[in-house]
Amino acid sequence: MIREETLYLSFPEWQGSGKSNELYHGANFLRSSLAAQFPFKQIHVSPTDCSEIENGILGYKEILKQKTAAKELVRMLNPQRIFTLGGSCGVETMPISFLNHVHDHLAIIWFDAHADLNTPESSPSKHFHGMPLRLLLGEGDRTLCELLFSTLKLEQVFLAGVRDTDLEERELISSHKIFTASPDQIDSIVAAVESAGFRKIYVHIDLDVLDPNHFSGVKCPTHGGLTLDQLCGTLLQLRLAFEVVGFSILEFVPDKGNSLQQVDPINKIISAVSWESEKHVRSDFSGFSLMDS
Ligand SMILES: [Mn+2]
Repeated sequence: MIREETLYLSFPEWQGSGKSNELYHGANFLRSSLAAQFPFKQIHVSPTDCSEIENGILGYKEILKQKTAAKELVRMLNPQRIFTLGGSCGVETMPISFLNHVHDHLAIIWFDAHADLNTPESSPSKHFHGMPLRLLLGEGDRTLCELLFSTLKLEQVFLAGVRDTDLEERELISSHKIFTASPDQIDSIVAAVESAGFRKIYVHIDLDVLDPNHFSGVKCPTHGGLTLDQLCGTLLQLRLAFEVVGFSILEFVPDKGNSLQQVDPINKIISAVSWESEKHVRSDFSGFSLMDS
């Protein structure tokens, strides 16, 4: 078995987000923009096929096939760390379940406007990108669950910037007391993860955690989100307090005519969270709001 320290995983799966493949183009645009910095390995994804709803999930056939391919790649490379470039939030199931299997006591920080805690039954849209966190908790389609390398416990999950949830998700969050940092209390995430005793983290970043006034290139823009400085400042605090063993950049949809300018904020986000920026902390982040902590 090969042991590569870090896997740079490009997984342009879009079928989890509906019938339009904007996320496929967004993923490929980002991958080529970032290719000089990160040697991505790509999962083959159909650019056009999206089968009808099966087992409560739109595009089920493609999603199952693509996740099986992702599982094989991750298993073969056996990395310690993974940078996941989506595609939709649905791509998280393989990298997170793998890293949770490799690392003991891993906290999952879910930066997202949405909780992604639906099941095929509870999901109003039947889009898989609203279900991956619930699947990672071991609930949802049995076949997709059986592909996972491991499942999470509720106490490993920390929601950050979540502000648009469905009824069943709200009931799950409140009945199980899943930690949720609202956008105006985003700093509280660091102390919460610390007091729960975690040392290692995986940071899920759906770009829709940002407010659309600050960044609009996402599949599901949702008002009331974070500013870019708030997100980067919080990511930097997390990276300084914990060992980041993985992170993702997800749900990017390029703005027409403005896509090159959108790579700049994404590079800032990656620099704030990545283990590869250790040396650059002081010079690059003087503008972020660390003084508040
Ligand atoms: Mn989202």
